[in-house]
Amino acid sequence: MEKSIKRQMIEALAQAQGQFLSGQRLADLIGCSRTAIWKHIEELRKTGIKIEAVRKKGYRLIHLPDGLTENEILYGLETKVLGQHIIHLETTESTQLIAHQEAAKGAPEGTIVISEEQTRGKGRMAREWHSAKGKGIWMSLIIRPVLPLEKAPQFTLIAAIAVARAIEDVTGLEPEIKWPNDLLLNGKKMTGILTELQGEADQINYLVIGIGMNVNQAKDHFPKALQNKSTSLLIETGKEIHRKTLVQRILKNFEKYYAIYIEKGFTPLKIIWEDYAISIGKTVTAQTKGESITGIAEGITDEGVLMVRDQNGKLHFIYSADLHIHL
Ligand code: BT5
Repeated sequence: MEKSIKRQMIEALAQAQGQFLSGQRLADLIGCSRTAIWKHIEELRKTGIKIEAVRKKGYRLIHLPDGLTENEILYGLETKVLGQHIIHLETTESTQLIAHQEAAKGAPEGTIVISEEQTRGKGRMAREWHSAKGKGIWMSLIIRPVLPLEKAPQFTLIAAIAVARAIEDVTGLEPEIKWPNDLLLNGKKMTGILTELQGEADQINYLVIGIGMNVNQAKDHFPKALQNKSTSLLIETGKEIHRKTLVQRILKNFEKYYAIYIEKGFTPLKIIWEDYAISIGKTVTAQTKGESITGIAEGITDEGVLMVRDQNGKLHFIYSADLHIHL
């Protein structure tokens, strides 16, 4: 995708590392007029980016804020496809809804919808996802893998390892993954993933992968009912973490794992996933729509399906469930 003028300008100014770049130099680099440069500088300033302008010297980047707007995420994003098209919203019901609308209109692979706030964030099975304003990452990613429908749940596991690695990279904390879609720190949920699909016949048309990550909430930002079972990176580290850096890392990791998946299938990713998994080898109760199965979680198949052996020795293959781990 061709880079926008604004993005090229931020990159050029950032590369100058605090040195001035003349309007003419910027215009030459980008291939537009000096008037256009001036106009775009004004627009960038309105988004909170601080640029100093000095006559006869030119422009100099002073400060890039840690927001989640398109330009902020794009600057420093090390991906080829994922996140190269960004829809940033101040508030919305659910980024999943917007992502479905955009995907249906033909949004390119890798498009993300990200909102400062969700008023009706969705969990699985119509549950609610609490999305405090400005405190977390509430994001939906559109991808269009050419695959049969039954492969869709694997993408929840791929997203989980991409997020887990991002948390490790940025904070040094090692999250645990609770099959299929929860990431925990100290036994409390800090990220939830929701994979939804649109398909035809036996083929995936597109996937919308929702990632909800608690980043800078203090305990009292959560509703009472969640306070003892959820956590955030701020609670765990005592530090505010830049959401932008996490988003960039998640996208980079996801792109890497997605490429591995397309080339080699799920098996190499399963090994990474197992490293983070807490349920394996433990006694679990899997609550599916129809029944409740208790037994030892033996692992996941090469397709990402959970295997639970009950006390009669029968092996159950669980495609989707809520998992309770017995301690
Ligand atoms: C999930 O569902 O964990 C999937 C959450 C996906 C959220 C993202 S945010 C971006 C995108 N847009 C959306 O509208 N959704 C996606 P599930 O496994 O069903 O867990 C839901 C349960 O987690 C709730 O019933 C609560 O008990 C709990 N919960 C809700 N909000 C939470 C939060 N912020 N942190 C931790 N736990 C929460």
